[in-house]
Amino acid sequence: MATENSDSTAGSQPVEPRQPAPDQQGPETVSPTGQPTGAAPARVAQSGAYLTTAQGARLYDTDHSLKAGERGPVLIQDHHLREKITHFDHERIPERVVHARGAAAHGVFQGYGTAAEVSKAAFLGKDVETPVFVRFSTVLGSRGSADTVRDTRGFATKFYTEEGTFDLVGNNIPVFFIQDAIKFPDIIHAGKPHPDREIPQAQSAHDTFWDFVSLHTEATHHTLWNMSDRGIPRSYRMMEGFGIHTFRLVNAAGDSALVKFHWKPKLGVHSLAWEEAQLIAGTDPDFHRRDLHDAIEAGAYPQWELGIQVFPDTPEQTFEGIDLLDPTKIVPEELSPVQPIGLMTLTANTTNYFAETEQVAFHPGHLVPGIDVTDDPLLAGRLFSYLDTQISRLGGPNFGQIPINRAHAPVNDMLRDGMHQSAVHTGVAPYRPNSLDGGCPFLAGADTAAFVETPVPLPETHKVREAPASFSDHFSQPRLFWLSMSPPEREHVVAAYTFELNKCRQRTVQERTLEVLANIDPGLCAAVAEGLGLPAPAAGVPLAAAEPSPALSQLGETWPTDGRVIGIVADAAADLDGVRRVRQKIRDTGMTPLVIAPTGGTLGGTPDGDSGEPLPVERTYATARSVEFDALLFSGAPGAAADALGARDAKAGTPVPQDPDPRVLLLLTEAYRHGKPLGGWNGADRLLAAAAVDSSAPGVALADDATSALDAVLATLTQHRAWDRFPPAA
Ligand code: HDE
Repeated sequence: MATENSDSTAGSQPVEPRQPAPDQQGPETVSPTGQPTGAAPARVAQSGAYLTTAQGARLYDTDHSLKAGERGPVLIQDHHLREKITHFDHERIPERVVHARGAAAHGVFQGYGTAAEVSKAAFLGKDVETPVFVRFSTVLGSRGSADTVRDTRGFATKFYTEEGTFDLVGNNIPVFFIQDAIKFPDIIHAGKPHPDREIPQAQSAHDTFWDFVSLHTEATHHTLWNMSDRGIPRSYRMMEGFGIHTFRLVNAAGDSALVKFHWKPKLGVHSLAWEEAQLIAGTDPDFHRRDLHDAIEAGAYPQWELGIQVFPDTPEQTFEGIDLLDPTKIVPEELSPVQPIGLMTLTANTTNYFAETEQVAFHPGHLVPGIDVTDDPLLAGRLFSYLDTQISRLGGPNFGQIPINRAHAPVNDMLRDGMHQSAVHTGVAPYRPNSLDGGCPFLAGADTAAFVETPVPLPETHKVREAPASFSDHFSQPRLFWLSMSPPEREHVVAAYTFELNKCRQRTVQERTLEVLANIDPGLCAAVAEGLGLPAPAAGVPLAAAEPSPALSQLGETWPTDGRVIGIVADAAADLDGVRRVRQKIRDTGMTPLVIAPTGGTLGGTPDGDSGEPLPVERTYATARSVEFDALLFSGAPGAAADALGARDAKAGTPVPQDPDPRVLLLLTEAYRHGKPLGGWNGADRLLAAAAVDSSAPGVALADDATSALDAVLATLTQHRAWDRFPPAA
């Protein structure tokens, strides 16, 4: 019989984290609004009551070095000092060369059983539940950079299946900049900060990026997606995910099919407005990380449906003329619908960022029986790269033993020794064939769930450094995407190109990019050229006759509003009962209400005024910024220093209307500019007038009472924004 590693650290079993002693539990977990969530208290330490050295000796002092007298020299024999400082000196590991900044969560994947016709993978079976760990990321920025920069987002999922670990290492954009892995260092060197001064951080808005993508026009499609609203997601919870490459699935009968993987978020695909994204990068660089964490903590578990587009596995590997091995091409959903095969729910935050989010190691070659790769040349390079990178990042070849990377399937390998080996392997014969360990371990076959590569026939060929002719079509699909977007989405694209190119100092780079844009669409090119103050060139290639794909637009549907954040602006003169009502209703519908008031503390509940329950103030005028909220409600027109002056005036019986507080005006005007739903009652018309906001504009509601104002806001929020507020693109 095959022997399993007896040591649990060898990967045979998932290991429960050590439980803290009762006196080391953290305070009760609370939601962003300060409500107890009922979740287990946060762990504040590893285990045990006493502080010890790494060798377990109890310590009586960790605040003073051992010295020869109070004012004397520090003694080298102080082991605790040396151990503490030495360990600290080595706390950092190299950040990922790309996707350095990320946030992650645990969850579960439940198969629908609908993939059985195309794949024998056990975890896709009906109602099979598989633990997952998902890491979202930006690509270009360093580990400490801001979340809301314009960039592609990583969407990497580790399925701990009973047949071994499957990693689906995808992005939120369905195509890639390059068609061959050998160009990866080129695109990344171009996108990363300039090597002389290491600026700008986490940005594509600089000369080297645009220099490269304007010369290397296979990047045109991905770049257009980056310049679209997809480059600035509202939340990780509201992003699609794509496997990008075509994969090969194999069913129980051995028949193969080609597929593309899609993650579809239950909350819909939504984005920030560019100005919003920029403001957030300053006011809350952790915006996406916080959003994911808070939603899970509040029980608003994000969900995605996993789906596949299925194509016949023909020798040409094309579908409707689209080359399936070209990672710069999509297959429109109208030509091949996405068929749902399972549901993923993220249910738990990480316990330790370093141990889990930082140390997790994904690899597109982590496959299970029923899922195989194709000859996409980009994928081929990735199959080499991801193992290689972990060796320097995680310090050696044994990173698979790190708890977050351990398979949940039994592991019985013959890999031995090496840096950071933590397994105590038994037996004397880690080789095959052997007789000394009874011939163990034995080999499995396809009938005993072995991973067997699909025996794909290869054409007779010769060695070349060339790409197929179809790979040289760089413009028809960008045009398809452009034509599929709605007017406000196109306007955002024009603004994004204009912004980024105006950040470039080299005129030649701007001019060359305009030539690329002319090949996508003359209108796009002319609008960007105007913003740059340059002439618009004519197209250099015939414009493709692309059929728009409505599935590529983010507009036109309504979506659940779960987990959205609604700010309620109020002061002592507000209709506090109305505020209480809408606050409760917002909570009851799975969203987060945040009361914004002139000062911290509470509103109302005073003997001489409002006698209801005191309302906790979650944000003050000084700490609130419009970008934190998906929608805003205004109870009245809060005046400058309204609390102090308003109360005094009210007592004197001579209420004097104040000019609205400039910070409230800023909240309102920014939210208006960003197309956010706005609702007001109780005299909020004065505020709108002071802000020169048209009360009849789309998504603005002045109502008689709080509940009607909220209802109107929610109706717009189901479409994410009041899109009609954005002028159409030229
Ligand atoms: Fe990656 N990529 N990549 N990539 N990639 C990495 O692996 C690489 C590509 C993607 O949250 C690195 O562990 C090459 C496409 C994600 O830990 C590295 C090429 C797609 C993540 C690497 C690509 C991705 C990475 C850096 C061109 C979408 C983050 C650290 C052939 C399908 C995973 C690491 C996480 C990370 C190499 C192209 C997605 C260096 C050579 C295409 C989501 O191995």
